[in-house]
Amino acid sequence: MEEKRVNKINWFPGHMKKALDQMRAELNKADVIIYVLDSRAPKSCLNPELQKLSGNKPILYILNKADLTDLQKLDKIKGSFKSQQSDYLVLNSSQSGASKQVCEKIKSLCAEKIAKYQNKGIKVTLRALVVGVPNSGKSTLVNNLCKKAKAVTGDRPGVTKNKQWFKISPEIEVCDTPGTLYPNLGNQEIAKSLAFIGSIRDEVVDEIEIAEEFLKRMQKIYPDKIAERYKGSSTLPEICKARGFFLGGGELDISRGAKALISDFRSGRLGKLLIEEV
Ligand SMILES: Nc1nc2c(ncn2[C@@H]2O[C@H](COP(=O)(O)OP(=O)(O)OP(=O)(O)O)[C@@H](O)[C@H]2O)c(=O)[nH]1
Ligand SMILES: [Mg+2]
Repeated sequence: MEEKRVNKINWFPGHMKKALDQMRAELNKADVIIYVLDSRAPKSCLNPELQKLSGNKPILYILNKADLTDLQKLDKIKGSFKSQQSDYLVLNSSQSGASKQVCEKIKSLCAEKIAKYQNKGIKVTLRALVVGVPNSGKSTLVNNLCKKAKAVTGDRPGVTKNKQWFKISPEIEVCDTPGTLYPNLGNQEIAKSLAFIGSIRDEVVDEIEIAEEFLKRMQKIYPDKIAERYKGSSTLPEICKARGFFLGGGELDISRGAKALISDFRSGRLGKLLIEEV
């Protein structure tokens, strides 16, 4: 059985090593990387292993799940994703119609290659590798770009098991890949953020501990939100009382309260939040 822990989240199962290895091979074929980040914790979604792998390839950062984040806070940090080699788009991938803006950004990031081929009179094919932590919305974005539900998506990490290429326009192909985590989640604040947004399988972290950690984080960065939602509560037992979560004999159902709290955050019922410190 996998050990449940949040104090030290260090979850790097074998299939994720395989995924990173596969990605190395696929990266050689790619002209550009589409890096899908969850806008509720964009910096925590940046995998140092992937940064290393990407070499000098241009990167298009997709600040995804924009419908669930605090856009004012995102505005303060989104500029850091733009450089000579990279650009970004703030997106809700579950809403159709992303293709045009994504294709335009890809073409502008690959302008050099396009010019080179045009000069030789050869028709260019641009290949984009879609990467990111589990559950960030890679397959949802790929389907959006294909304008058809071709890739399997799901409300949990680890849905995509193998890479898959799709043609999204006459000159652009994209490759959906399985989500990857870091081999070593050294920074526990980052690990916790990834657990909050559902990038780490709930089965390997203790739901009560993660909910307690979430409350601590909220206390720091959105001190009023929990009390607003749960009738003045600030702790898990208080939340259980406010929601009426009891076991037989009047004992509080803390486990149910913990699950409800995290689920309220993930579904946006706590509001639009960016849960990293910026
Ligand atoms: N609200 C909202 N939900 C989204 C968005 N993009 C994806 N989702 C949801 O997020 C969940 C995960 O989406 P997937 O596309 O399966 O994520 P993935 O990155 O491919 O996940 P893995 O294959 O497990 O790595 C699904 O429930 C999607 O419907 C978005 O922009 N906004
Ligand atoms: Mg997927």
